[in-house]
Amino acid sequence: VDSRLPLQQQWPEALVARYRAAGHWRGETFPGFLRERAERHADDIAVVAGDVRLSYGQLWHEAGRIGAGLLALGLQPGERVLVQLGNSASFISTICGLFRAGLVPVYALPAHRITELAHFARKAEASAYISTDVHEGFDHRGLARALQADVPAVRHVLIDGDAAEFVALDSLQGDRSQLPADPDPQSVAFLQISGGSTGLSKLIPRTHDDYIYSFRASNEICGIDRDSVYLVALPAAHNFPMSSPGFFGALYAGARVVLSPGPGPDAAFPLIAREKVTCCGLVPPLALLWAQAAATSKHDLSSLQVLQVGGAKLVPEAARRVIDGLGCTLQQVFGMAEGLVNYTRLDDPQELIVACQGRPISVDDEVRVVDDHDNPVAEGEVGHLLTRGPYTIRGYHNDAAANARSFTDDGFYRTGDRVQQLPGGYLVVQGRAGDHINRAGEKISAEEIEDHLLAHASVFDAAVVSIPDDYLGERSCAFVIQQGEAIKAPALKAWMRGRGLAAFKVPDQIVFVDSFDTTAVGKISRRELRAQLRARHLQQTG
Ligand code: J2J
Repeated sequence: VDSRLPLQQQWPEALVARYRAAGHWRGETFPGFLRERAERHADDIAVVAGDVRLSYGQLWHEAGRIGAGLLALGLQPGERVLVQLGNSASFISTICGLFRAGLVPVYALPAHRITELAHFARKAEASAYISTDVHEGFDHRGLARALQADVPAVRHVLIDGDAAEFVALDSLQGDRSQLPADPDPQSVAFLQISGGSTGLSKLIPRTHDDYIYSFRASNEICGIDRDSVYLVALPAAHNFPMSSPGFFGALYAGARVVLSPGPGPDAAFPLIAREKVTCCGLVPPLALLWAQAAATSKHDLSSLQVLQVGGAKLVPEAARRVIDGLGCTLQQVFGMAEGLVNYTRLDDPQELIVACQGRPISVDDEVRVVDDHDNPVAEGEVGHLLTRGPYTIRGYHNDAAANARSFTDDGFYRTGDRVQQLPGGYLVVQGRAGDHINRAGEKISAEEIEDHLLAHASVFDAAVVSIPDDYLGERSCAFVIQQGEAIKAPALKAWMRGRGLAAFKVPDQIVFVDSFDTTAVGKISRRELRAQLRARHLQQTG
């Protein structure tokens, strides 16, 4: 099975030459660097999770066992494997095992349910699903059954823990000599999940060369070296804790990765004290919670040098509270799974750190700030952010419609974000053009949720909008016009959950209205309708 990018999504020759000459793309691969670290620092601890401590040597060995075992089941290099594991050591050893076998992981979040999994499996044409027995009270073996019934091409299910009728991850065994040679560095290493600003989430193909560059360069900017201890507090499958610099950056540096079972202070603070964590990435609401909890915490947090905050906007006042509460360096991170990542630099003046979302990683990140007609705005004006560069994709996997919408003819990605560019290339995020809700860093597509609501017989029409929220930053609000038999909000929410979608997508608030009360209904776009409803709601609620 071929895991090269389709021709039109490959970087043009001239750019390839430039990225290589600049030393961004070095021809490294995941199995290549993991092997090298295992040889060089065999006994150093790579991964800590619960009672498990894996050295670099053990991680490489585990990855070989899992990779060879998967090939022994009949999977072929290049096939896609849907992975849904929590923040456990087996998440990291499993994906490293997939890399060793030349299999291509597709990263689902633990919160995803059948609707999302079936969509990912179909889009990626996945042949296998790897999950856990029970995660936070939810039985993923039931999900596996539903997935196989829905998408029979998913031939294999592997379970971490009690596998029931499926194959236990622990039982995998195979002949390591059957593992393939290291892959082409420009082939697709894995498929990441997009925030999904319109409709369902899209799949993001990332290559070895481009992704490794992004976290190698991030290490330098974030001060990650062999002595660092990086805490994964957010779900590990998120692009932020995976690559900015994330656990991959830490593994690349030969540092230590500590996985926290949850992102709150109760779970994370004892780990910071015990493992002497130096760096961690959080979304804004959690950073504020940490800052508040630190004041009265009995745990020693003094090892923490850098707290990164990103995924959603951290306003200046909140940024100051984070700095005051935790007393370490704050780093703002504005990134996206499609590529471009911006960081404030550790030695930037504090006024700048609180006031902006950083500047791009690379001198070769090309940034354009444009108006609605793709013309550059005047310097310092707000506009749409377009970008192209050595680690930004040039197309989604298997999605021609999204690609036509989301990329310019000359290969720039339309981020959907509205930004202002400050001197020095620093960016201030000023909102977005697309209709998604950024709920504490989880992106929810208004369109996707409206579609679900419209499937209910009592819903005549629905419009989903984002409403400012003191804690989450934004929450989702669905305006619903009823028809037929009346339904109440809690029942409609429960029905949504019953459809098998991630809980964070169920509207936080449902407001029933008689009509959308706009004289131009039918003539205005969904986007304008959503904007009007949102404005009216904000006016009414003060
Ligand atoms: C405002 N909006 C932000 C920020 C992301 C590092 C960090 C985050 C992500 C991520 C990531 C923001 N202020 N500081 O992948 O590697 C919003 C923007 C952006 C979208 C991308 C990483 N940081 N955002 O959040 O793919 O709207 O990646 O386009 O989940 O989050 O979402 P996602």
